Amino acid sequence: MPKQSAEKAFEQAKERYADYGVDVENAIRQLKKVSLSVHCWQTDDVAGFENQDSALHGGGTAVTGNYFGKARNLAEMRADLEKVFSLMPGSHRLALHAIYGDFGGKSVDRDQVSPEHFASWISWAKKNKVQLDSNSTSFSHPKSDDGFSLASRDKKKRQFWIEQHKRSREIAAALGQAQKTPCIHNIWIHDGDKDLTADRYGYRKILKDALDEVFTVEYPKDRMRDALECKLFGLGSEAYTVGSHEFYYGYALTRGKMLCYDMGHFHPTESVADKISSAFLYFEEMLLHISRPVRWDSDHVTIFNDDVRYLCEELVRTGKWDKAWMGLDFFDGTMNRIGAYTIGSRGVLKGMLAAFLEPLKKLREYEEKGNRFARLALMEEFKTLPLGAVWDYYCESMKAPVDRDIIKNILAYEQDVCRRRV
Ligand code: RNT
Ligand code: ZN
Repeated sequence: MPKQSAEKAFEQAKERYADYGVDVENAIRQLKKVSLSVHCWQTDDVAGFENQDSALHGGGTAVTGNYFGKARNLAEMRADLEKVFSLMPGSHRLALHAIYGDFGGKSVDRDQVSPEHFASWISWAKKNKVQLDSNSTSFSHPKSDDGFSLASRDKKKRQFWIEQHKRSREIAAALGQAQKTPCIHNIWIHDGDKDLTADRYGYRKILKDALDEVFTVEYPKDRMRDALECKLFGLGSEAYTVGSHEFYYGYALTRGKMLCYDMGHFHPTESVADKISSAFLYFEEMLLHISRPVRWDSDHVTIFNDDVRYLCEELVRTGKWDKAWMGLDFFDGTMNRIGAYTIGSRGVLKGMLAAFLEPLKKLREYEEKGNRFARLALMEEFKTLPLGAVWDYYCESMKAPVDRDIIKNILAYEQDVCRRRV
């Protein structure tokens, strides 16, 4: 669309929203502040750079697909991420995992990783004006392929994983010190059992004590903050997951930690959007893993669907959206991976834009009066308002491509860069 007609469409959209008392310019100002934490692990199908047999195995996570062009080393991963960030309007973050250190081709085990392995990430982040987050990694490792890490009954193994988590937090503190915002450190472990478990309490007690040991080292809140990610079940832990929602809710609440809500980690009919308003009563902040479960925790590419819409609406409706650290978490090896990021990240930004444009005052007036019909009708009416015109304008003003240029843009990168990776 020529620039002039795009601006005309935007002006018309502004008027339409203004009819409902919605200030589009204000919504755009808010959207500019939304900073998504892009997960690095879609670039390489969660393989990492540990110089071991790095195929993802076990651990409740699985990547399907073998689309060509995945990142095989740090340089390729960084090139891909730079491309991804250039396609996202706004300024955003990057979430690393302990397996993505700059190990210089050496094998460095998980209990040996340290801040020096992340020094080149710090320089990269500075250069690219990206803030970093991080995660400990306990999956895909011979010492946890029996299904247990921090909750292992084997003291030696447990100590190994405690050490990994301590080091991973130390790395997070170093990343946080080098940047303007804290590094959010997330812990997800796959610990659990495939079948009926006779001592559920016992493993949970072990995990509680192990975490307490991990957290004996305290870091200033402006450097790093901890989040804990629960899960209902995983591959190989269908009957029992040690780190359940109740487990971490209690743990985080009593220890001043954050919860990480992954959209794929609950029963399919449970909605993370609904949980936010409860959690914000008790927790100041939270981490989100915005994903798209299809029938189970399949980690499909996030799209602008109802789940994302409701999540974003709830974030805005609670008035606490800026207290949620918004991370992405999906991995799909069946399609162009840069394309996957672009769909996912822009889908969430659209969700936030739609939420900022919601006529909340009017909806709440109807609600207070008990007019359920009018409340629902207005929600429906809003779905077909010209959100796309506002989104296009936002992308253009932020020097990011508009949606209709995305396919061409990604296919050109695929041709020039991904195709050469053979
Ligand atoms: C797994 C969790 C976890 C991982 C990443 C790689 O079910 O969602 O967040 O996806 O840490
Ligand atoms: Zn997750």
